[in-house]
Amino acid sequence: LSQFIRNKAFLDKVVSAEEAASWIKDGMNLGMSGFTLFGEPKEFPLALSERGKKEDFKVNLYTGASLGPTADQSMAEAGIINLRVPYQGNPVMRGKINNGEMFYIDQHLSHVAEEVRKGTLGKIDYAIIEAAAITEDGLIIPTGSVGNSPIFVQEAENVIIELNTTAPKEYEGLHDIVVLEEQGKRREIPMYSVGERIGEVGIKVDPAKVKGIVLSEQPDIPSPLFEPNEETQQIANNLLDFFAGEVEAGRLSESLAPLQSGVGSVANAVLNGMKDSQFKDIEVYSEVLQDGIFDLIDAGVVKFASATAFSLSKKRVESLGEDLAKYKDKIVFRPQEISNHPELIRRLGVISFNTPIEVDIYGNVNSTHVSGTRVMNGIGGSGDFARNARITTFVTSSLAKGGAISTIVPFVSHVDHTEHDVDVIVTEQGYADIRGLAPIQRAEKIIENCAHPQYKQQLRDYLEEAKAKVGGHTPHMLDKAFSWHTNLKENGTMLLGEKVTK
Ligand code: 0RQ
Repeated sequence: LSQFIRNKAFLDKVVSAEEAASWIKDGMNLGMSGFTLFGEPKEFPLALSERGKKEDFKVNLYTGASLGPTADQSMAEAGIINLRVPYQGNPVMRGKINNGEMFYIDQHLSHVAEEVRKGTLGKIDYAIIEAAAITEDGLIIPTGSVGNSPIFVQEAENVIIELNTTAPKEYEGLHDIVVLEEQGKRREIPMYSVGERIGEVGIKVDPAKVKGIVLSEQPDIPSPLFEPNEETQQIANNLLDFFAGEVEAGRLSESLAPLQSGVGSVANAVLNGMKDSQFKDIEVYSEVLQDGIFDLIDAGVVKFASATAFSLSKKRVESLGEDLAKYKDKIVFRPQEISNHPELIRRLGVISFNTPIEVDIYGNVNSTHVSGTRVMNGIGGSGDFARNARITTFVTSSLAKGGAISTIVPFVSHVDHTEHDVDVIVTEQGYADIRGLAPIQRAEKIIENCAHPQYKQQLRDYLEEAKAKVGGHTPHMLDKAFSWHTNLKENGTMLLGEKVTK
């Protein structure tokens, strides 16, 4: 054990997960490590969920981003969560939120640390942090994500460390940890290039605050493997065409600008597509690194990647130790307050691409709510990047649910990113560069370049009727703006005048 806990002040703190779970009281606020299933504690939340099946209590759970089956899912199933902040992606938890069985605040990922620091989410009673080691200097070495762990540890009254003895030892040295001063006392963040390190390799903790160390042997949790298909490949090609146009126009070089990519199939396809493209020596300034990043480093396309977490498939989880050793000087993980910080995104001139649920003809984007009501995952970091990126793109298929849904609609049913934040929309049909265009010009371009042929005429009809009957700067018929969504609800399709019979 002393090879993992290298500071004597921590050695006598080892307790069982059940004992640590017994310290939690009804109404407490827990700050847990974890982001896109990486770096989350596993034994502690499982033990807490078991306790929750026998006792009546609820906690508020704050994290970096989405947790997996051992944390978000088990705690949701046990019914022990009152409030969840700031991002989730688990189907069981999603169901409970949408059925009104628990509260959820869908918050910009870069804002969480500020709110914790200001105390608007209440004090953090316990920080529960997965670690690969505790160093001689008493630094907690995180595992596959940093997320909000540093601010949770700093602000918490008590800390529980879940030491994962199966975590690759190569995690040590991957992280660059810095905690910002409170607002009003803060100077600029002294980072002027993607690869610059400005902090320490681990999270500083006062040993007196560490109430217990739980041991775990549970491996990192993989995400599904996203293989490109014909459609995602076409979306990727269209985005790459847009980039090529920017190079031709002299606005970007062949190393583009630091890239942020969302997670999922489209994002992975874009990264894959870059392997055979003209672009090289690219830097990545993102929040999540998926499988594709290792291949791009191998292919010499990406020269450095900064993020806050991994999201990897089973295959990559299995080879992670080797990969980390190999790519150690090419990857850095920072707190999400830094990876998603507006100041840095603006300074570095990041190009962002994220995936929406729907986009409207004027360029407003809904990333979170199906038909404006049922939350899917959350805004995640997409808002941090969309507002501040040098070029903000949203990439999606033009159809969902086998064509019953057009992802290009007259009016989004929930707004996450306003028309003022969006530069380029890309679908498998093409791309619409709406920079420098006024609302009606934008609408024409989005309809002609991005909408699926099945819905194109219906969109043209909406725009023409709105222009003729209502006019204005951004013509809308309020009685018809959501008719596509109501038609979907009533008839199972956004195609007006049609009905889907099951
Ligand atoms: O549902 O699984 O039941 O078939 O949404 O859609 O096409 O598989 O795409 O996995 O990339 O997810 C927006 C949810 C897209 C995600 C969203 C249905 C569709 C399917 C998933 P099924 P796909 P993806 C980085 C940045 C917000 C956060 C963000 C997301 C399911 O990308 O959560 O950008 N983004 N973070 O059928 C009804 C529509 C729909 C629809 C798709 N218009 N109406 N259902 N679906 N469009 C990450 C972090 O910040 C951590």
